[in-house]
Amino acid sequence: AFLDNILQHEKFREGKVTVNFIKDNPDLFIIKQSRNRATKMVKFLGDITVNGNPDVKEIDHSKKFILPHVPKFDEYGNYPKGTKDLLTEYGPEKFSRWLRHQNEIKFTDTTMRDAHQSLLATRMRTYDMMKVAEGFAKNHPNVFSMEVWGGATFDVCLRFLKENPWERLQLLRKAMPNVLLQMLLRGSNGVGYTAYPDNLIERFVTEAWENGVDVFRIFDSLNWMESIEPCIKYVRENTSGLAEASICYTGDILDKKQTKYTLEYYVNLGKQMEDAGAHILGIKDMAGILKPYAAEELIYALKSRINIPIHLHTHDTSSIQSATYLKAIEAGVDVVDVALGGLSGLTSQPNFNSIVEMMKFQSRSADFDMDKLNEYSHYWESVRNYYYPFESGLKAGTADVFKHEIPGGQYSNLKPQAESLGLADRFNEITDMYAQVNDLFGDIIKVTPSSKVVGDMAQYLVSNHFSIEDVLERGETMSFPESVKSFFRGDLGQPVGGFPEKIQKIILKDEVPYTNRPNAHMEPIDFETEFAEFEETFKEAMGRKLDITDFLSYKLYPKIFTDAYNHHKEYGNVVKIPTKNFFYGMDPGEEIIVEMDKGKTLLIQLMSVGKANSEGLVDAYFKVNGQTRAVKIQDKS
Ligand code: 3PY
Ligand code: ZN
Repeated sequence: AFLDNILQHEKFREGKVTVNFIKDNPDLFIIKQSRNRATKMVKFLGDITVNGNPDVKEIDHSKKFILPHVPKFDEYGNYPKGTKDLLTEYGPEKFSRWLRHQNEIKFTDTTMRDAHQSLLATRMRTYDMMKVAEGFAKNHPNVFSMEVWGGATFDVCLRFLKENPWERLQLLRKAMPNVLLQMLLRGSNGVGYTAYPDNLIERFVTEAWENGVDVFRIFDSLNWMESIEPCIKYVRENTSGLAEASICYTGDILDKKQTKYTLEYYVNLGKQMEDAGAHILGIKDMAGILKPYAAEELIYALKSRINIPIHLHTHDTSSIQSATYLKAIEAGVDVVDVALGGLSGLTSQPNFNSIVEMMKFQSRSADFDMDKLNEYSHYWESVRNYYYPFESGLKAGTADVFKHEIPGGQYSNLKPQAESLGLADRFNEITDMYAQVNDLFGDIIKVTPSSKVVGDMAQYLVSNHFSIEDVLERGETMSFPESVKSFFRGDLGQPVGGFPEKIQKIILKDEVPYTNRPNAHMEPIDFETEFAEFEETFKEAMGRKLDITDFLSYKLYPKIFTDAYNHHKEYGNVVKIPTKNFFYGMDPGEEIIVEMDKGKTLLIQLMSVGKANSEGLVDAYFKVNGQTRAVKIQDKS
């Protein structure tokens, strides 16, 4: 950029260059691109200050933030050897055998994915993760994996945080090169809510690996092997990563009345996953209803019949799930999912720090520096304050979850959703209806996206004052939510035991459902042609060349990608903006430091914000590295 400045300098072009040219023309040092970036950034900060962040519905002006303390680590030291190094050395098959023969209990840290997805509506920003990523990988290299990607994070990154999810992955990979990075993949639904063409999912897996994912936790929202199997194949054939096929757990295997989701059912499914080539078997207890004694039986049975390591995931909605982990660990589970204290509990995962303590002085104990681990919990506890608008308001564990079986991530979302529909005072009616809808649908597995179908139906019925009897008696006259119709059509695949025919007829009316893979109905993507069109449409690149990862984002979420792209064009990359200012703007006089690139910082001060003129324009004055910048902001109020 500096050279550019010289070449484009007026005096240079006029041939008036003397020996003192650089010394005499300090403006050469003002690099145009960063000027642009800085201007866009103050425009963004000004806009948020004047109009607020559209994602923050209500600001609590009395809220005081505590500056999060970043635990110390050796910035110049090497990364200690971790699981990623081991995977590189062994390859996936040998790594899987190695894991199975470990006595020490292993931990996946979900703080940067499921924990905030389930507590803070997935809003955690890359900024807060990057502050501690390198330190965590250096201080705790014996963590099994870091779950950092996939699930709802992809969508929320683009839709609300205006971040590029691929950039998040790349940054985390760079900061944590020694430990395994893990993602959650919804089988044929990828990181979306419906099926996509197979070759799109295949390319997505390849690019996820290329950009940093090592462990692919693959599930299907109906436990349908036909959706899981192709993904196992993509991971095995296109990457050197680990395919962790996952059983979604529902019901209660200890309940003698249970005829569908029995121990035998789970063991058979686990066996099919092993036979399909999974390196690890995941048990995904998305609602947190795998009770301690059931976990003991399930893990014993799986350990005796299956030869790959077992990885257990749960949510602590009921608040008894650490007992489940204890029983599972005693029964031989290999890895459990936990979240750092400050972001653990309730709809999130059990507490990492406390589970490590629980195992101390036991034969399967894991070696963590507790003081250091606790410092990270404190860090997240302070960071969490910035995200208060996204807290679900849940205060205590609930045994209702064993009845309604709502997944952790959905449960914390359902309350704000109910509020936005004006149903805040009927929340318990909704959760109750959720259970009834599940029965009506034939007792299905409920996890994204099938859980959304049940949730949509429950909200539809409650808000219209309909009962299940009403549906059965006069369902032909009702117009059901689109997601419900799509589910009964077969768009999410086939549920265990098939669809109940009567209700399927009521929902679909004259439409004919199908039973093969939804992806079979989709045209494969012609990458060459479509990518060229994509490049043409979005050619005003965002300070870099658009690549295949952008194209994948676009194909998964066309409208949301386009919005994020336009946001980027107007405001630049907002990923480096401190979280407080991203959500709440700046106070007059406030000074912040934004690290644009390593060692290149902007010192931004908000000097003053004026009043809107007759056209609704507000003048905001900033100082950027000592130089005054004025921006005009449209007051949208
Ligand atoms: C997701 O699909 O995002 C989930 O976390 C399901 O539990
Ligand atoms: Zn989960």
